[in-house]
Amino acid sequence: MEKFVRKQSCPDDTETTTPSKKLKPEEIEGKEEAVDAEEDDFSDPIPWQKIESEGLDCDYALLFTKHEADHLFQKLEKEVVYSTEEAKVQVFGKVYGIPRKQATYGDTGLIYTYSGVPRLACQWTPTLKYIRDSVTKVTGHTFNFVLINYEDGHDHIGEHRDDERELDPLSPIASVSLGAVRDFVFRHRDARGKQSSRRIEPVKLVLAHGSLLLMNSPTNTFWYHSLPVRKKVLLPRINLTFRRIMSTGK
Ligand SMILES: O=C(O)CCC(=O)C(=O)O
Repeated sequence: MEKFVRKQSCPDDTETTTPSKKLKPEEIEGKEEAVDAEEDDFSDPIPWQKIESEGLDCDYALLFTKHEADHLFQKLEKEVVYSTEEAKVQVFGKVYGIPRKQATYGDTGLIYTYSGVPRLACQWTPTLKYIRDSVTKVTGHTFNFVLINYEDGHDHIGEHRDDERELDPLSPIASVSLGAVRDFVFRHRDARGKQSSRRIEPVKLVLAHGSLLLMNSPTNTFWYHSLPVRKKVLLPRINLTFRRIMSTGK
């Protein structure tokens, strides 16, 4: 099978020591600017919303205030280097261009192969680490990889499942959204298309600026998700899906 390797040009090694304490967004440049914030990780729990259906288990919350989310968006605009060439995916052996900018960051040497495209992780940037650690603090889950999609309203992501073999099946996928608010749709695998064997209502969400959507096991086994086109949405959006990869893909 023909392979398309995404060769992403990574920025210089900007990795710094992971902050061990909660920092304000303006303090994420480096640990030397950190202030002591004597906060208990769970002293101010965020209000989770449970989203469930047959085989679907998600949690949704506003992780960042508007002010924090605005700031993080601006930091990512400066730090993240996106693929410059059009990315390609293979669906049932046919090759398609991906209509959006993408980037992959994570622990050294990690490769994540999806839709037939192996992607090497660039080193975590300070802001990506900060967001990753913020997610870990409120969920208790750790992540070693993030896929970043940069989209406007003309961009979409077709129905797919995040079910690649190198993903830890027991780890949730944590989706952080910054920027434009977008609709997000789940569709059960048995209720897709005209020939579908069952009638199961799709689950439609609206992902807000600063939000976190946790897709827990077994959601990605039974449900496809997509980001539909919304041509009236003119503002950009950055979506970060934090993942746990078990081993490098081959
Ligand atoms: O942009 C989004 O909200 C969805 C991203 C997504 O589907 C993915 O990374 O698998």
